[in-house]
Amino acid sequence: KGDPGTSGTGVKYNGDQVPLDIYYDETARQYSLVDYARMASTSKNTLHTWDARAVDVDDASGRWPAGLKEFTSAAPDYSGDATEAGAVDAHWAAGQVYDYYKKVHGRDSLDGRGMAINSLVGVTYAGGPFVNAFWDGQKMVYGAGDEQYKTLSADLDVVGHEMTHGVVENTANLVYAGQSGALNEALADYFGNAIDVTAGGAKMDDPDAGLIGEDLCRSGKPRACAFRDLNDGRTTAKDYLGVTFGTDNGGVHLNSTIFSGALWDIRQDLDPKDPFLADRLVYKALSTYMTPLDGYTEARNAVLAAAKDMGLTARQQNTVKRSFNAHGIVP
Ligand code: ASN
Ligand code: ZN
Repeated sequence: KGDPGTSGTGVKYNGDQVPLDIYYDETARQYSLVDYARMASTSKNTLHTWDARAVDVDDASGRWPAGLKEFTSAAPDYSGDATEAGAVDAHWAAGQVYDYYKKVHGRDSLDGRGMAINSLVGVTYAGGPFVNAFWDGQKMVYGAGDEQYKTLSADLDVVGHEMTHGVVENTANLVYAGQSGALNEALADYFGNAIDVTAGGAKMDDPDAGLIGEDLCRSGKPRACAFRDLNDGRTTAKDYLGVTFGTDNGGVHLNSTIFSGALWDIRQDLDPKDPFLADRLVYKALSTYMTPLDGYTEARNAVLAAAKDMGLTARQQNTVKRSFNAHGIVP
């Protein structure tokens, strides 16, 4: 462990206890949610989880709110307020997402160069509930939730989704509008769910593994209250909703499952024994072949180019083609 980092624990919103990498301030005699361990051997940057319960979303988006502090604790065990606000979940999950990109893709943080990772938790909307989360170009911002939804960092697929926006911005940089925006969303959902299966206890063969945000439901049925379902049956490009920019940036969330559905099928079918093969394929397509204004067809071509590059067998390349065809994404 890199000095001055130390080890602690935290209770997640779902009650599970997890190890946390934290920091001990000898002068203040308290711990805080700063992870010195993960990037110790590379950039020496750190992962921080900030108490933003007094912050409204407008003041968190695209700027750094005044007076923020990392979540502190007198003991190295985080629970209570830190659990309620989603601080434990955000800090733990940011570490899991960092580890996934490092171990599976050899990528050091969101920019690939060890950038610091900052998560703001407990954010409100006009003083009331904020039921969303986003990447603002620099950091992750998580709403406090409401009576229907838990604090937004409490599902690893949501954290994986938001952090993947940071990866996309630093690779293909898909423009967040229309079809390229739907691809940006599809990649965020794909990796969000892949990370949830890798480190969050979701099971690949469970149809609910295709849901985004299902762990946030306080009482609603997962399928009804999840934000999206990669197996939602909006299977083909003829389900594409042509909407103006004023609606969801031209349907970036409305049209994402057409592509993410194909990617999720690929993850299920390409090599059931090694789902990381599909992850490496999609990552290679994203980081080497996709470009900012790509649509579905270009993105299909990017995945197939990556498949050739990686030396996938003819049979495997056919699996990829079949998945795209089934979703109406054709050359
Ligand atoms: N949760 C949403 C997302 O990351 C927020 C947004 O619309 N950007 O896609
Ligand atoms: Zn998104």
